[in-house]
Amino acid sequence: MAFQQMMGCVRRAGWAVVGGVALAAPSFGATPLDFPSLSEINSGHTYAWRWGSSYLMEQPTAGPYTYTYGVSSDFMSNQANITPSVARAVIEHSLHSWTVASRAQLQFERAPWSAVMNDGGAPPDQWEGPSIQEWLNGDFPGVYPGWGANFEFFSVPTGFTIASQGVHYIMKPTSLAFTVVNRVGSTHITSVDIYFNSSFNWFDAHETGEQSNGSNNGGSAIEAPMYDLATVLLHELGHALGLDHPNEAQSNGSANLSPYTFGAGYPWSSEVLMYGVYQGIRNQPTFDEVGGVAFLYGLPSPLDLDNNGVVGGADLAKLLANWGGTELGQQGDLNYDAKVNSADLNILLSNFGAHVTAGMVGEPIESEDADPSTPSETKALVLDCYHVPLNGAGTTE
Ligand SMILES: [Ca+2]
Ligand SMILES: [Ca+2]
Ligand SMILES: [Ca+2]
Ligand SMILES: [Zn+2]
Repeated sequence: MAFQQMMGCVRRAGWAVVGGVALAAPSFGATPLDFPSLSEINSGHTYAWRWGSSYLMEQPTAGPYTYTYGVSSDFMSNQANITPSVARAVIEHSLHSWTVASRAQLQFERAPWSAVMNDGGAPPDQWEGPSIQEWLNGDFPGVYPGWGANFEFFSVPTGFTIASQGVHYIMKPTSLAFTVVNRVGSTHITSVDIYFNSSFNWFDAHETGEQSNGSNNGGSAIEAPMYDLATVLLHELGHALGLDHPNEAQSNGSANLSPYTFGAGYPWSSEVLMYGVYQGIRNQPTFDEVGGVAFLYGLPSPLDLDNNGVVGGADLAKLLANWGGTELGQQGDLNYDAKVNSADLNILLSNFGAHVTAGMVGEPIESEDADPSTPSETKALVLDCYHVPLNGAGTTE
């Protein structure tokens, strides 16, 4: 399955011209990782970090959840336009953006161990973390072979290859990054390694004052385009949390879910963070992903401000109480643009009376699902993603 996934990415490698598709959509949709069918989605078979996924998620229903992260010691050390220390700060800032987008339910803390690539069945000799025996004896359930932190970050050149759980990966010249998502059964993410292509020129748009324009990469020369590290980080973290590319959902037999009602059948847009081709600088997840994460992690719909499962008068009252607010993602900022205004009101009114039910993050691993301690049941999923156009130019007019 994972191998097929990878091959599909090969066929998509030159996909920059997608930006010409008409996008006059009334609403966008989030897509669960690995493109489950609608019936799979409805039966709870979507990948997310769940109880048992992480040794730090011992309480099945009580958020907030805390994940560990690690950064390789040579992360972005070959770059001309960003220093390793700035790159680390960008990682921390990007993680925080997802904390905000999850309404503080997903939090991150530095792991006490160095980052390690999950490239085989055993931890490396020099690793300072728990031994393989400790890892497998129950102290660290469900994370095989997740040596190291839950989320780890590496920078590797074009041509880099790695084999993880029988799947071979390669950093292609058109890939800005890929994410290896180790999974158990059909529901549990257990560890994630995120690889950036160090053969590209990276920079920090926030530090250099570049503005989000949704259209280009900072105006660099064609011969040496630069890519915003935070933008790609935010996108890869979307994969790491259980989201996929909405523009590929239909062709893969999956569905786009409304970020507001979680209903299926919504169109995709190149304007959202999880669109599969780099479109320019993004400062934070878009409302599409905010709703998608709410669905996956059992959070209330952004529309359901009183968390009673239906969009009604109490939600309207809460929105109006925050009218004019400018805090990103506050109650009433339904479309996640740091404004509570008529756009949000229109969304609420057009969904008035809708029933909204989020996912089931609190469900324990069920017996029919794979035993997380059984290595043979664990599969990795590669997301060879966030392509760049072959000529390195911006993809939109
Ligand atoms: Ca790792
Ligand atoms: Ca409500
Ligand atoms: Ca708004
Ligand atoms: Zn992607």
